[in-house]
Amino acid sequence: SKSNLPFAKRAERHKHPLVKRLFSLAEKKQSNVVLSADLTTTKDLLNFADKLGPHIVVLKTHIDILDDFSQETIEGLTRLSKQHDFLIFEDRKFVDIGNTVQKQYKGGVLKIHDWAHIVNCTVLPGPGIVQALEQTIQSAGVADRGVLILAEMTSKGSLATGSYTKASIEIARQYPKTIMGWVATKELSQLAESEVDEEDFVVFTTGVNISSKGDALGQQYQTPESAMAGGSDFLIAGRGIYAASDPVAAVKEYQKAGWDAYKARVG
Ligand code: BMP
Repeated sequence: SKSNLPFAKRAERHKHPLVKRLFSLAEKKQSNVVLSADLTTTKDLLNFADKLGPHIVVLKTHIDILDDFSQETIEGLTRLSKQHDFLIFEDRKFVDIGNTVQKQYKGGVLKIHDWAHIVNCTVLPGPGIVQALEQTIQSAGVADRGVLILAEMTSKGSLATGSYTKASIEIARQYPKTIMGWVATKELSQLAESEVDEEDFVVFTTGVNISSKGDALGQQYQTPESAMAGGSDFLIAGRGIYAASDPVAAVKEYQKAGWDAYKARVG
């Protein structure tokens, strides 16, 4: 299966320019770590992005949790993303009719499309949500934008299962120019019948933590090893890294665990 192929090979054969870049970046930095940078001030966010940037391939934001969001936040993130060569993923989880989602993606105070390489959405509203995001991306004429579908969730009692998850895969297959892959606890391609031989959707896995099993609000963790064994490609970790007593040592530990597991898988 595609998950046994090296990232370099997947970069070479992929048609999505941002997926190509992601795989090449991972090979270059020897990292498949996505930092979930859930900091609430611009200073902290930029500080962590600067210190941990060399060890990650993607920095995931929740831009609406910042107390002091301003143009400075975005300028800083963009500068650091170029300096340390990582992509920015705004974990916005769009869920609405297409017309509203386009306004949320392009406009408002956040202007997410201007600065986030990657965004995600749920398919709860049906395929029109992806069509709307695709239209915004295509009319802007930029090559380095992409979307992930939230196919599963890590929280206890999640309803993003079964037919919802299967529909996520089917809808992803309808929009290969825009959809890079999905956020899930494991590889899911086998859930829906494959239509394309060369299909290669990227699997991002949240809820990754080396030293904890979960939190008091229903979060459930797995280790880097179990995520990689399940077919994940990129490991998303937040508190496991930024809340560690030594975040730089922690990010290196996640980087090594993820990369060793990747190497073992591709042989
Ligand atoms: P942490 O590693 O600190 O638990 O953070 C997990 C991050 O991933 C949070 O930003 C959360 O919003 C996100 N996330 C998740 O935990 N589970 C999901 O199913 C989807 C998410 O986006």
